This record gives sequence, structure tokens and C-alpha cells, in this order.
Amino acid sequence: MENLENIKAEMLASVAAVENMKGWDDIRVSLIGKKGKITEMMKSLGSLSAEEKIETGKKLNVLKNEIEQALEKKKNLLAEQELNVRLAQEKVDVTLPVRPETQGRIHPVSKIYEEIVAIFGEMGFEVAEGPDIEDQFHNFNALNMPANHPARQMQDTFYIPNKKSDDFDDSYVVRTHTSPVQIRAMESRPLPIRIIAPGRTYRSDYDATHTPMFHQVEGLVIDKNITMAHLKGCLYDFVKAFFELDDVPVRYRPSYFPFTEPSAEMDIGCLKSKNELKIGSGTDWLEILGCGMVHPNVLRAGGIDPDEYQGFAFGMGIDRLAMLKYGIPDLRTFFESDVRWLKHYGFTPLDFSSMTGGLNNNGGSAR
Ligand code: 2NL
Repeated sequence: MENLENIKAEMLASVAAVENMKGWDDIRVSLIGKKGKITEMMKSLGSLSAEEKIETGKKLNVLKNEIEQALEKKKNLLAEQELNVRLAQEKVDVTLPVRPETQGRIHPVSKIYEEIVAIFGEMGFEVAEGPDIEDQFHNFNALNMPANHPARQMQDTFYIPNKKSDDFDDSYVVRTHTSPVQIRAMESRPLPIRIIAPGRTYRSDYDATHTPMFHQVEGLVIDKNITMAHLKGCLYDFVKAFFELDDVPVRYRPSYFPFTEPSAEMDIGCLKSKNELKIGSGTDWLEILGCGMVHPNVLRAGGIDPDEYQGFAFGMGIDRLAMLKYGIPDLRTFFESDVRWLKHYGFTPLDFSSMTGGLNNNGGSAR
């Protein structure tokens, strides 16, 4: 057998010379494959004397290990080099302008969502977020909705079992509104509070105006001496900005929510005709949101003293507002991901929402 040191040096040199994964595999097969050099040398041990067999066998094992290690190292090096080449080749220049043939569209819900965040952001509201899966305290109890409250019933709420407890009160829910986000804000934020909580909400319901997942924005303002007048002024400014009108007739009808007292629904003036809905004037009214003064029980549940602080809150359906603003008749189509629908109702990416650009500015898009 040739000098093993020379053989090893030659083998290591051939591994080092490999330039790509294909070459690497060829070398691997030729060295340690079934018919490879080292394998052949091991097979030839049979013709040696017992003593030589032991000694040379050991050396060959050591050699094989070293070659395997060298191959492994080389493979990692090649993989890294190939990745670097790909990264360099597939680099995208994010500063390039969007090409006119761009196919993607912004979903109307995203569009309205951004508009609402922009309007309230300008008024000084911060966006708050929370988990989609909630405990019943944050979704119900803290909102003055005790265990026997009708809205907690099985047909409306998706319950999620709690593996650690057989008590139904310990089961979780997918949030039925974004109010729990505001309870969490009351628990954790310093006062005063001025937040909106936009996000996904879930209820077991399905028809032309209800989908099991839908979107809501709620707002909450808590400070000393907050009154219903603050609520009215804030929401009046909101609807004017949202519908891009200098003036909108509004009215508040008494209503009931467990978490507010008093509670109201806000309508805006409009004209409903056979095929059209004109917002901003006319003899008809359109309900657009619910609101009220935060119930003292809710303030207490959030750790706030109702004798010292008051607040107003409101809630509206983003999907419903999108249906109104863009005249989309069936809510179910929002979540069918039909590309033709998205092309028709969607917005192009550069057509973003801001208070300075004009909220309904279509930027010459397809719409
Ligand atoms: C509607 C009505 C509303 C609220 C939501 C709220 C939240 C807290 C305390 C008090 Cl933490 N209130 N939210 C208040 C009034 C109405 O939503 O029709 N939403 C679609």
C-alpha cells in the first residue's frame, strides 16, 4: 500500500479544489462512496496478515474520519458561498418605483382601516392591540356582561376549551369585540387614556351582512371631567373627515350597551334611493356607530376610580363602513379572495391614506 500520508495529502487537496456542490458530490463518491478509493483500500485489507490488518485498518479508519470531516467542512463552505451568490443575484431595489403593470391590490378593509387610524391618529389617539384569543374576564365580565348575559350564549361566541380546567367559566373565547384590548389598556396604561383598538373579531353568524370573522374599531378616552359633549365633538369630526364632507347632519338615538351608560347610536343624514346612497344630506338616516359614557362598573374592572375619572367609548364595524363607502352589497365576498373582486374593489399600493393626501384619493388607480 502506498504511503498513507501522501494519499491523505492528495485526497485533502482534491477536496480543497472542489468548486461547487456537483464537484463536491463527485469527489465524495470517488473517495468514500461504495467504490471509492478508501472503501477499496479497506476491502484490500483481506489480503494482509492478521497484524498488518489491525494496524492498517486503524489507520484507514482515521483517514476516513479525516476525509469525512474535510468533506463536511467543504460542504458547509460551498453552501454558504452559493447562498451569498443567490442573495447577491436576487437582490431587489426597494427604492425602484412601482411598475404600472403591478397586479396587487389593497383590500377595501385595509384601506378603511388605514383611513380610520389616520383620522384618529391626527386627533391624538394611539393604536392599541391585544390577543385574538381572550379569557372571559377581559371579553365579558369586565365589560359588565355577567355569566347569564345573552351575548355570551353559545350561538354567538366561539368558545375554546381550557385544557387545564373543566370549569366552563375558565374556557377561552375568540374575542367577540375589541373591547378587551381597552380593558387591558385601562389595567396597564397610565391615565389619561386616548386609544383606538382596531382589529379582527369573531362571532358565529353568516349571511349577507355577517361573517364569522369581521373587523371592528373601538375608541376609548378616559380623563378627569370627560363628558358626552367630548364624545359628540370627537365623533362629529370623525364622520366629517371619513366621508370627506365639510358638514354632515348627525343625530344620536338613545340605545343600550352593557358597557356604557348612557348609550347612544349615531346616525348620519343621507338620501337613500333605489340604486344609490348619498351621504351628507337628505331626509334619511344611516346608523354608523354605537357609543356612550363608560359604565362605572367597567372603569372599576379596569382598576380606575369612577368618582375621579370618566370616559367615553365608541365602536364601529370596519367591514360595514367599507360596504357603505364603496357600495359593496355582500359582506361574504370580502373574504372569498376572488381576484376579480379584488381588482374591482381594491386599491393600488401607492394610493395610501393620509390626512394630507385626501382620504378618498384614488391616485389614478383602477377604481
Ligand atoms: C357597536 C357598539 C360600542 C363600546 C363599543 C366600550 C369599550 C369599553 C368600555 C365601554 Cl372598554 N365601551 N366600547 C362602547 C359603545 C359601543 O360598540 O355597535 N359596535 C360595532
